[in-house]
Amino acid sequence: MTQFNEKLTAAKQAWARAGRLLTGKTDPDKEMRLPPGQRLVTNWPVLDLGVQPHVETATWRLDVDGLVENPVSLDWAAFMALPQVEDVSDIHCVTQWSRYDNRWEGVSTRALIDLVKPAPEAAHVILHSHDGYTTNVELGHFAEDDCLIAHSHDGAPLTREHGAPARLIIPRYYFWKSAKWIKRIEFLAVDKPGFWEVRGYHNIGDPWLEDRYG
Ligand SMILES: Nc1nc2c(c(=O)[nH]1)N[C@H]1C(S)=C(S)[C@@H](COP(=O)(O)O)O[C@H]1N2
Ligand SMILES: [Mo]
Repeated sequence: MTQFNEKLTAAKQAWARAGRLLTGKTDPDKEMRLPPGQRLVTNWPVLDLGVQPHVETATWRLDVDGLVENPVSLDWAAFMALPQVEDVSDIHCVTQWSRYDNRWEGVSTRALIDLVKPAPEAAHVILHSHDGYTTNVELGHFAEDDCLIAHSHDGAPLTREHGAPARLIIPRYYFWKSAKWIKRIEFLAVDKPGFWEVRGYHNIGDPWLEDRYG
């Protein structure tokens, strides 16, 4: 994969091993808007692997393939021609910050699923990004009605550091599942842990269960 910052990655792996930030509390019924151990911010921190790829819409493609009836390779115009949705959701990052009321615009994962028609045995999704990052999510979680491939945030196109031109938004799980600089969405029968999941992060990552580490 692309070069990533080994020091930064090793530090986060060590936090995972040490169980950093764990409070031991859960809130399975989501009684609180803020999940256990989280701290509310109003700025928007940037997290990456030390690389922020520059991806042009002119050459951008989104491949959606794997165990699907109708694999597609969308260029920017084809992606923007799909039905557009807006959704407001909260961000919960495993490094403890949460940010409320983010207004996302883009294409719902459900519209993408309708387009490619996953095979009955498809149960997992892997997201592949331009910086070499991958993350895995269960198909059922990927298909939730607040998930989208977003190109805009709070009325403005995504900036490069936040994943331009398009990124996933999977708001019910820690934000490491929301892949930036998306290039490929792959449907699989078996689970395949991604970049952080093989380095000690939880496989599912539900903030209200404090699924920080696996
Ligand atoms: N391609 C890619 N996507 C990624 C990451 C990354 O390093 N590369 N980091 C993840 C992590 S750990 C977090 S917390 C969020 C951060 O998104 P933000 O920088 O827009 O806040 O992106 C996630 N998606
Ligand atoms: Mo993160």
